[in-house]
Amino acid sequence: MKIYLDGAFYSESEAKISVFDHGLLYGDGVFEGIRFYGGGVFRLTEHIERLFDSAKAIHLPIGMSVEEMIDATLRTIRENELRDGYIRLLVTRGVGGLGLNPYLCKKASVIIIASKIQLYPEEKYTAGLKMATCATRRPTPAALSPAVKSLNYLNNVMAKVEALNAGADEGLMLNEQGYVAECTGDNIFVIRRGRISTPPVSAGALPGITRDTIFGIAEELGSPVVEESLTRYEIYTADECFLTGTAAEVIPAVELDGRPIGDGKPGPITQQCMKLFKDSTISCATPVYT
Ligand code: PXG
Repeated sequence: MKIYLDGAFYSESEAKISVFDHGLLYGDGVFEGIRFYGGGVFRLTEHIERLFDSAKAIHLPIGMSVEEMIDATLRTIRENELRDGYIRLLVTRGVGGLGLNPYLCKKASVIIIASKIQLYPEEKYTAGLKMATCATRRPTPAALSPAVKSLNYLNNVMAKVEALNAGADEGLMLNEQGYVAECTGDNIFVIRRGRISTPPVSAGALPGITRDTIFGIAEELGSPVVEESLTRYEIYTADECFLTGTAAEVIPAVELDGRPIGDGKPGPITQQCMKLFKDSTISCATPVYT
């Protein structure tokens, strides 16, 4: 595997960063997870633009343009001769002192890894996931905007620990007010009497790119997604539920806190969204090889 690091490619064992990088010392940096299918990168510009927005929000100058970042991403896939896989792109604050001051970090570091990812076993896509509500809440925007995809995922990791310890596959995260925000690495949708809804970004959801793709799909199905406040009640009593994320794609969720959602099986609208999502991964792609 060849890894992009600040403009050059290194083998896995040679791709190294400093122990004084503030990405490591403080989780000070941002990232993206991007998929590519059949030699085309899915919604690449949107991912890179979200990365730049995250960086802007934490006052981190990347030192590259959006176009240069797109080019570096495509080069990394070509360098590894891949057609299908997953990109993990990180921008760290760079090397600085043993103090918080980010202005002492002279230059951001850019790391691009092109590999594979399987978040959930294949059978979960047909049987559906079990979810458990986490006591760990989504951080309030009064601390850090949940829209920033930062390198500090400790809150989500703690929520994932809770879900796994409860015997569930995924954790449902509420915001400070107790409304549903999202899951630990995925957005959530519920379907009730044909109405597809998802929490608004203001409830603590990441503005997911897969989420946005579902908005387009639902529009085509003639049943546009409604962004509305949801509590656990709406999930317990929904007909169907599914989760979305770059790594997870679209996956059914069939249980929350020991209660079956609907009849406890993936529903028809969920299955339709899964299929249409797969179709869209081909049509919304930036070609890697020309
Ligand atoms: N919410 C959160 C908190 C995320 O981290 C999503 C929603 C879905 O957004 P996209 O744009 O991908 O549809 C994410 C992104 C992992 C992993 O290993 C998960 C994400 C990114 C990278 C890795 O679980 N999810």
